[in-house]
Amino acid sequence: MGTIHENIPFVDAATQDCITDEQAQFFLDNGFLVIRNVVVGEELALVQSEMQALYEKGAAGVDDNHDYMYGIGVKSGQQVFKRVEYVIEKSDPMKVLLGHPFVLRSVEKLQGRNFIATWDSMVLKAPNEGIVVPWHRDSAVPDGCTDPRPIFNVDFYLDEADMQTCLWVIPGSNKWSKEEAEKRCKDPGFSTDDAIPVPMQPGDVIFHNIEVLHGSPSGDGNPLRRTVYYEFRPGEIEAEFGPHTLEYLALKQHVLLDCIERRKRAPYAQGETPFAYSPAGAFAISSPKQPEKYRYAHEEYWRR
Ligand SMILES: O=C(O)CCC(=O)C(=O)O
Ligand SMILES: [Fe+2]
Repeated sequence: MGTIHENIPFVDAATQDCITDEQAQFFLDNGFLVIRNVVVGEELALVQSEMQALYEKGAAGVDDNHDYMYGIGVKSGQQVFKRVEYVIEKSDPMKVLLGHPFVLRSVEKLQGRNFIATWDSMVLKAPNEGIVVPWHRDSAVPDGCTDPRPIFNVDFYLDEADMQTCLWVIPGSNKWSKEEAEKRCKDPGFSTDDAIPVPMQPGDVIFHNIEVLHGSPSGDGNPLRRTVYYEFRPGEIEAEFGPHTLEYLALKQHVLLDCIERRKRAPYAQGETPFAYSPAGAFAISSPKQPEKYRYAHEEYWRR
């Protein structure tokens, strides 16, 4: 057995094509998994520069469609850019990134072949604003759902997150009751006795279950930290419980297929084996359609 620290798997996308059974089990048990070297070389540089442009646009307060979100900076008391939605609509390399075969093979292993790419966002820690992200769950598994497959985010780090600024997680808290989680989230400070830090390098990825408790401290004098969140859900869970309509699921499947095709054409992805998305049954796709758009606003597709 040993402690959680001794048991944390070292997953390196440079030396494997997909997470292993053992690594998948660690993720299911603990609610998080770190994968190193997922985005490298030319792709990393390109994604960083695209998201820098988006950061600058957001920091300048240019808002189309209310996709850019702001909070009050702890240090400056000013409006500080903290999140932007629909990043794949805003950048072609982000579409190509959605087609990443290591990520998609691993998502398929955990969620099954009918998985759906739901959210695509970028979360920011503005430089020197010391914003604390309090303990939280991203959201809850839909009420009444007993399907054990995890709903999770894939967090792509574009900047280093060191011990001072990195994400902390509470291993296994994805299995806690709602009451237990709410109690722990009332923590007014940011206590870490039961938590572990997750330091990251640019290009590394965290899979984090939407129900694992996580957050980050203020990180005094922190540098800019950009993290892209791509969320995935098993199609069967979405189909039965939402929150999106069936129409949305089909539209997003065509977006995903298109992004996989784009990746096949990307010069920097030529050395890899592309992911084959092969949904079945009610999710099967008879003929791929060119997506009309890459931004299907969630609120237009909520179920009644
Ligand atoms: O990047 C971080 O430190 C945490 C951000 C986060 O968990 C969120 O925005 O949901
Ligand atoms: Fe979160």
